[in-house]
Amino acid sequence: MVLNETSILSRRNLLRWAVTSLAFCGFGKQAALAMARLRTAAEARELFIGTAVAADALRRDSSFKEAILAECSSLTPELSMKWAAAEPSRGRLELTDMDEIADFARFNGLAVYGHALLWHGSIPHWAEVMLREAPDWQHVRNHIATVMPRYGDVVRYWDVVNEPIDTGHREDGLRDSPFLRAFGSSYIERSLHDARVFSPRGRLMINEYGLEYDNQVERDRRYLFLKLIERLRSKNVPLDGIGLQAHLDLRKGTVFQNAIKEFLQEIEGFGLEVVVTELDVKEADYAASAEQRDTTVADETRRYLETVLDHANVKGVTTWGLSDRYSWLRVTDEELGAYKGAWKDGSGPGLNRGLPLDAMFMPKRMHAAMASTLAD
Ligand code: 9MR
Repeated sequence: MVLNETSILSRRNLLRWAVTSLAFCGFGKQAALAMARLRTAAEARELFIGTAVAADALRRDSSFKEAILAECSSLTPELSMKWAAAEPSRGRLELTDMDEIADFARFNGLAVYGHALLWHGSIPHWAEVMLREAPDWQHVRNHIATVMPRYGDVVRYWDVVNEPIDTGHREDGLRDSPFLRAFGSSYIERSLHDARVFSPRGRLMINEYGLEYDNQVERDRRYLFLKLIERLRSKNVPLDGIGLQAHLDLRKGTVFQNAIKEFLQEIEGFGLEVVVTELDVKEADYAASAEQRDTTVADETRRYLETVLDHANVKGVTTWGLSDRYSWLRVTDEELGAYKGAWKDGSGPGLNRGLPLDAMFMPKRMHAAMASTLAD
C-alpha cells in the first residue's frame, strides 16, 4: 500500500481523535489506548505490525485467527519455512503448513515475513550430513530457489541469514555453524547473492539476537554485528536491512537505551532498514502480583520501542506470538523450584506474560504500551 504524507498524517490524527474521544467518554488514556488496535496504531506511521504463527494454531483456533486479523498486518511463520520443516528429507518438500499460512495471508491482505532461509538451528538431518561430509552449495541454493519464488508475491522481507554472530570464538565474530564449517565465512555473501537472484525486489535481511543489554557479551555482539555489516557493505553484497529479534529479558536488567541508539545510528549510516522481528519479554519475578508483572513487562516494552521507533529506517515490528497462549517462553521447572511457597493458595505463576494479549486474547498493559509507543 502506498501512503502519502497527507494520508499518514490524517491516520495519525484519526487515531489521536479516537483515543481522545474514548478518554473523554470516561475511559482513561491507558484504557483508550488498550482498545486501539496495534494495526491502527502502526499504520498511522506506515509501519507493519506482525506476529509469529504456527500453522496448527492458526488452523484450529478461531479466536487466535480473529485476534490476528484485528491486530496484525503481517505474519511470520514460526516454523514452517525453515529448512528442517520445508525439506525434511532430501528432495521431499513439506510445504503444506507454509502454503496454508501464505494463503491465509493472501486471502486476508496480510504480508508474510520470510523467516528464515539459513539458520544453524534448523538444518534437516540429511543436510547436516551433507554439510559435514560432502559440502555442496547447490543444496543450499535449491532451498533458496524453492522457497523464495513460491512466496515472493506475499513476502517482502526475508531473513536470509539468521543468527550468524557468536562471541568468544573467532576474531570475526562469526558463529561456528555448519554453514561456516562447510563453506567458510563467505557463505553469508553467497546466500545473499543467491537470494537476490531469486527475489530481485525482496528486502534481504540478516536477523540477530542479543543486542539490547549492558553486559560484555551483548556489547561484543553489537560491535561484531556492525563489523560484519561493514564488511558486507564494502563488498557491495545485496543486503537491505537487519532484523532485531528483541527477545527482551528482565533477568538481564533493563534495556540499554543509549547503546541501542548508537547501534541504530550506525545501521542508519549504512543506509539499511530495520525491523523488530521477534519481540517478547521473559519475566524475572513470577511471584509478583499479576498487575505488577504486566506493568514490568509493559514498561520494558515501552523503553525498548520508544528507543527503536525513534529511527526513521524502522519499517515494522513483529512479536514472537500474539497471545501468552502460544509463547515459546515457558516458566521452567527450575524457576518454579525457586519460588517454593510463593503461592499459598496453591495456584502458581501461570504462563509467562511477555506478549501483548493474555491467554484469553485480552489485551494487557504490554498491548497498551505498544499501541501508545507506535502511535506517538
Ligand atoms: O519459537 C520457535 C520454536 O517454536 C521452534 O521450535 C524453534 C526451532 O525451530 O524456533 C523458535 O523460534 C526461534 C526463531 O526461529 C529464531 N530466534 C529464536 C526463536 C526462539 O527460539
